[in-house]
Amino acid sequence: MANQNDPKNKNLGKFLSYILRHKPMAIGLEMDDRGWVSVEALIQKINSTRKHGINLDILTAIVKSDNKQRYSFNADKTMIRANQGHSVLVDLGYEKSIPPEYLYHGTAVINLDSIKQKGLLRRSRHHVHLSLDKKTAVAVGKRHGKPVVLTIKSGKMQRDGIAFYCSENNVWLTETVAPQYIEFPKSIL
Ligand code: HQG
Repeated sequence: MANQNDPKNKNLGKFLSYILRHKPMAIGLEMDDRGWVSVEALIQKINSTRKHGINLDILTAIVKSDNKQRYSFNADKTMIRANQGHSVLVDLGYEKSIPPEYLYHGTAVINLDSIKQKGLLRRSRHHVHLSLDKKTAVAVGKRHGKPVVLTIKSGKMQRDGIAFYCSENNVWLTETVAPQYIEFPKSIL
């Protein structure tokens, strides 16, 4: 059974992220305004552009074993999309949700001064990404350098009228986080 620990599939997973979040046209794939692409077309385009082939079984295994559950099929498995993290303009149809009182954001120490001034900005993505627990936030922060975890007063933000969304894979999303809603750690990890 294919899984994402197989290096071939790990690379394929990364490639899938790139295609489904950032650049479907890199392999000539059409994406609808809700972020869905045709499974049949995806398999065919991957097979015509990449060395390691793919079929529905392999794709299903990658979707199932993805460590962050980044992708979803539609009900009849004819379409696939990424659950969050897009830079291409899509409307994933998220409903507003009430977040827990606190959420966490992992970033690099080097970003702290700027975040203190400007708050958290979504950069190239649609939203600022927030985690439910500190451990996940540390892992996210490590991708950018020496990690630091910020505590976000999400409950207060929501009560102040700021919208929150929760992706299918439990990443909390909001447009931006102003400095007054961020608790900075006294000592850095
Ligand atoms: C930082 C991964 C300076 C922000 C993860 C982050 C996540 C600022 C970086 C998902 C700033 C953006 C997203 C400001 C924000 N000044 N730096 N004012 N505002 N930043 O990759 O949150 O594996 O776009 O702190 O698990 O790191 O791809 O966002 O360091 O869920 O599925 O600017 O990506 O998921 O970086 O990660 P990113 P992120 P996947």
